[in-house]
Amino acid sequence: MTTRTTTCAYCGVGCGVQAVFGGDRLEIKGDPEHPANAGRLCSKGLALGDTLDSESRLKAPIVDGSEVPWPTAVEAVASRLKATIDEFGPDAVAFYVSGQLLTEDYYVANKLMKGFIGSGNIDTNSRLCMSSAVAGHKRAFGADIVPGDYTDFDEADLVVLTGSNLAWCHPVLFQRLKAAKEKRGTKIVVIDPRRTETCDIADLHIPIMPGGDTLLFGGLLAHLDATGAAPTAYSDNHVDGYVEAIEAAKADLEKLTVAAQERGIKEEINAFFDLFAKTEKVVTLYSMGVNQAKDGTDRVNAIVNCHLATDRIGRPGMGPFSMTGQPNAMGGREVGGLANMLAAHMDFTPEATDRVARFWDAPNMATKPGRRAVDMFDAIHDGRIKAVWIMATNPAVSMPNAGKVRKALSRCPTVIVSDCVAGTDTQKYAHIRLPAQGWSEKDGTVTNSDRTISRQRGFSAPVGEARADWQIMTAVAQAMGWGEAFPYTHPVQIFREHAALTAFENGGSRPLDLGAFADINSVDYETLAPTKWPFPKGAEAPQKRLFADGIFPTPNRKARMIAVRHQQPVKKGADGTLLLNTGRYRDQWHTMTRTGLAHKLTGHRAEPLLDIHPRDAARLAIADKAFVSVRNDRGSATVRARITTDQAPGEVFLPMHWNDQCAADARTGSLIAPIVDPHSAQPAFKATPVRVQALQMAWKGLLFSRSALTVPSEYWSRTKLESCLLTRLAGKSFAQIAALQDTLLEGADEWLEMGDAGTGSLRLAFIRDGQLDTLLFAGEDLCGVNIDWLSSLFTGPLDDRDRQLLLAGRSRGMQFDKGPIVCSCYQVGRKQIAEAVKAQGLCSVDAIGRTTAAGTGCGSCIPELKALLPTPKKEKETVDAA
Ligand SMILES: Nc1nc2c(c(=O)[nH]1)N[C@H]1C(S)=C(S)[C@@H](COP(=O)(O)OP(=O)(O)OC[C@H]3O[C@@H](n4cnc5c(=O)[nH]c(N)nc54)[C@H](O)[C@@H]3O)O[C@H]1N2
Ligand SMILES: Nc1nc2c(c(=O)[nH]1)N[C@H]1C(S)=C(S)[C@@H](COP(=O)(O)OP(=O)(O)OC[C@H]3O[C@@H](n4cnc5c(=O)[nH]c(N)nc54)[C@H](O)[C@@H]3O)O[C@H]1N2
Ligand code: SF4
Ligand SMILES: [Mo]
Repeated sequence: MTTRTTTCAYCGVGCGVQAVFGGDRLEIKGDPEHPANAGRLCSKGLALGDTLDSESRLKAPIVDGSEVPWPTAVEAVASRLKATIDEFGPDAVAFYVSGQLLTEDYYVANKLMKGFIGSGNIDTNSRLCMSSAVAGHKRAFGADIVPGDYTDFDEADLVVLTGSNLAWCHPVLFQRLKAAKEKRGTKIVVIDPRRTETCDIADLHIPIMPGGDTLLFGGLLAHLDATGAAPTAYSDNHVDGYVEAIEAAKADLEKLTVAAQERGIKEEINAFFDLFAKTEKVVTLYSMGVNQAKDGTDRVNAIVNCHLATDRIGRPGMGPFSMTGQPNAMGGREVGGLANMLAAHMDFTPEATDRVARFWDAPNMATKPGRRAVDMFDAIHDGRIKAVWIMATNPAVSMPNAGKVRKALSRCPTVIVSDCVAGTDTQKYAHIRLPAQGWSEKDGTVTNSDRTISRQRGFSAPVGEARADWQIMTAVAQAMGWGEAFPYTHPVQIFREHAALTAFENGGSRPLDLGAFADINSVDYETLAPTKWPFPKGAEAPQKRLFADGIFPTPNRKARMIAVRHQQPVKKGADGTLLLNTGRYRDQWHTMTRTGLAHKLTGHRAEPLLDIHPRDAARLAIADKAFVSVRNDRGSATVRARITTDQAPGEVFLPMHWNDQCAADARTGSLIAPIVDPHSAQPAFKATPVRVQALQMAWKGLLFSRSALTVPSEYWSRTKLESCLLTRLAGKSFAQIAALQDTLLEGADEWLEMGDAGTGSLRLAFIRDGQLDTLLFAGEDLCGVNIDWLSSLFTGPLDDRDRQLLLAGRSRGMQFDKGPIVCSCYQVGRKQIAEAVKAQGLCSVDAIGRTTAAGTGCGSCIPELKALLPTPKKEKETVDAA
């Protein structure tokens, strides 16, 4: 067996991974040496090996519907881009890239667009993710810098988590924080309009009013000032704008009092203010609940203000901490992948533009920022951009107003998509599809949330014709006539050049300095251990913590507190609408193109659910698990409801994950208004008015099949099981069952049948060559159908006993229906755990672990296990399998 050390493909925690392989075997383990995770992985990381099936991959370049060899594809891309530039100028071309590219890929994309094509039109999905944090950092510190380090979570006495569901979105950091709490009693405050699994370790949860963050942190600032918690010496010497920021905060105090009263959170707010004021070592971690808002940048500065005012920055155990989402969100920001940044943390100033042009020897240097994501797709829609190259992102699902994005792509004369997976929603609009290497094949670097650069190392041969993204772009740049500037044959050459640019004419003026790597050789690159920046040439070691000396990269070396005022949030409840909040589930990643392939990850939340408060559900006559339509003028979704007091009245929540391959109508992005923050242009994904209505379905169904089948019903959602696909269905008319029966019967040579489509109750099994091929259960009530047993029948030939029991949906044997999966690592289901708790009188998470193994893997499910114990803190609603 061989071991290769690499980095997880998913979140910004940036966990080190060991891939141990040999023959057909592949084992994925946490890297005990990596500073981010010290050997831990979450459910998604542990299932990385299950997402590598070659069936789902895009294997060859496809131009205008035909597979072609690489040289033809490269020529097609180069000539179409060139023709567009020649006719309409460089600004008619755009790249839309991603925080899931490696730094080396990103560097080549940025150089090609900004230095050679000659436009600023390269933007990234980080615009949807981190751009408010970037804008906030630049306003406060003069550069886009996360000053702290993960060790601060081990050393803090108070950790404030705002707009973050850390338990589900950054599970390994959550586990680390939990361990710190157990060890030293760290106090934890969670600020989130809904109650999430993250609240499980919270001493205090403030169910803030949506959009109330500037108000809350403004109130905190005023409190810190009034109670003398702000040391004047620090703010006098190191901070500008103190007085103005305090004045702005005080001006909003009355509003905070009123809003807190209305929301019923006055006491919680007071307790939070006291705790912050009296604790020196405070880390405030923030994520999408802060960034994805029409005032996201102001929210970031409202948080940073409180740390600057009180000297709680630049020292161990304290500081504002922007948690990044994607594995290389930081690397992308470093190379300049945002349209408003130039390169290596430099802006489009005349001086920097000239510097970068000389460094690149660029013939067509862009001199002004390009279009930012929402604006970019608007320009595609209006025909101002005529060619777009989309890499490692799925905007037809993930952009706000995704319906308009689809229309824009369908009108665009040249759409090029590079992806590792075939058949994504975005690829439907592509004229040219390019097969990119996936996680296990690629080599390069990524930067995580705490500025640690880690190597991603490939350990398997590329599937089909797949190439690394940097290779694809290098070939295109060469075909466009810029071969001299794009001579790359190995990622180390690109990394060296990127490092050299960060150090070029730097002289200490830009903290992003990787000068120590400007001459790195291939062997050192190959063995590079996780390393932080800054790491200038000649430095003995990288700098772990920034701003320790109170010196900031602004012209006068002082940080800036920003006077921010609360903005009126989107009114909730106006004209009977509910406010839609969107976000993530524990075991799915974004648009599910990869996590959707791992059967271990589909059991936790098999379907997209609309979380809704019991009061709203009662008013709208919606029962738990009932089907609902969520709509507004832009789009719609048809999902099932989950009634829960985790959600505040008037507010609902939908996951962002389901795409058109996985569900009939559940793309949340189609509902989101394209409202953006004025500074960062980041869209507001967390507050969109929608109407919710109960839907009456005549029948429900379960369809087990070997391949994805087209189904005629209003509702369907598809998940992968170990040996087949399971499509959950519901429809308004029995005629749909009959139609389905007809399609299925075509070409079938042997089948078993029970019931009658006309009465709305039908069970059908198709058998091919002695093996179960397709199985349909349609009816009003499917409770008791044993999904685990039925799916196990797809693994081998059917025996007589199986045939007899098949249509009853239950085995007579010992097989046990696990229920929805709670522990993904060991595939333990809710029913299994509940049974064990009841039968054996288990009363702790440890006892559940000893008996069922649940919770003993990555630990991500521990909050859910607690809720299954005899005296749960809170009643949890369950969603059954059918
Ligand atoms: N499992 C999983 N993990 C992921 C990802 C994934 O797809 N799946 N994606 C990764 C990426 S790219 C990202 S960006 C991160 C995102 O990580 P998070 O930001 O933690 O995740 P979200 O679920 O988008 O939103 C966080 C919380 O913000 C809350 N919120 C909504 N409105 C407000 C508000 O007005 N104020 C406050 N204070 N809170 C509010 C929401 O209720 C939600 O619980 O996760 C990363 N990790
Ligand atoms: N409603 C709602 N929408 C949101 C959000 C939200 O909270 N709510 N959050 C937003 C945020 S924070 C983010 S980050 C975005 C994420 O949104 P997307 O970036 O659209 O999501 P992914 O599914 O990660 O898309 C990545 C694509 O790249 C492919 N891919 C993976 N690795 C590689 C590679 O190495 N090379 C290439 N060429 N392709 C690769 C994958 O197969 C997939 O198709 O969604 C945003 N949209
Ligand atoms: S926390 Fe999970 S998803 Fe994030 S990097 Fe670590 S293993 Fe990967
Ligand atoms: Mo993100």
